Amino acid sequence: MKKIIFVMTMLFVFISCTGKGESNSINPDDYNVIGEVINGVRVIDVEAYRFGFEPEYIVVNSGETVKLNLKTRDVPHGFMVEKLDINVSIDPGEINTVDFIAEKKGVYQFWCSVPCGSGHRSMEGFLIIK
Ligand SMILES: [Cu+2]
Repeated sequence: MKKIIFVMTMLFVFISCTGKGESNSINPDDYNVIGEVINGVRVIDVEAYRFGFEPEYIVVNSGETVKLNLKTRDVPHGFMVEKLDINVSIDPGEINTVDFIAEKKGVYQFWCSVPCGSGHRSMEGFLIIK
């Protein structure tokens, strides 16, 4: 019995510690797909700034090929979707692109991977694959 309680407690601690943000409370049905489809590729412009991303919710359909055009409004930032193995830098004066296939439905948190100041840790958003 003690063992079960221990396991349950550890499970609870583990669940409450995994991930930051509120991805569990996001219902993909509440969001519309954004960007435009050009030659079969969904193209979405994303702008990073101190301290956030515009748009904060990147919404695509599952099965689509997606291209993100990443820009920064100010200092160098990064764009990281850990669960999809995406991590690119966003450099001033450049457009850095990310290409991927939105394979699995879900809500994937992304965040800035380049320390950029006091609000860096709150620089996040969600990639929603419907
Ligand atoms: Cu940043």
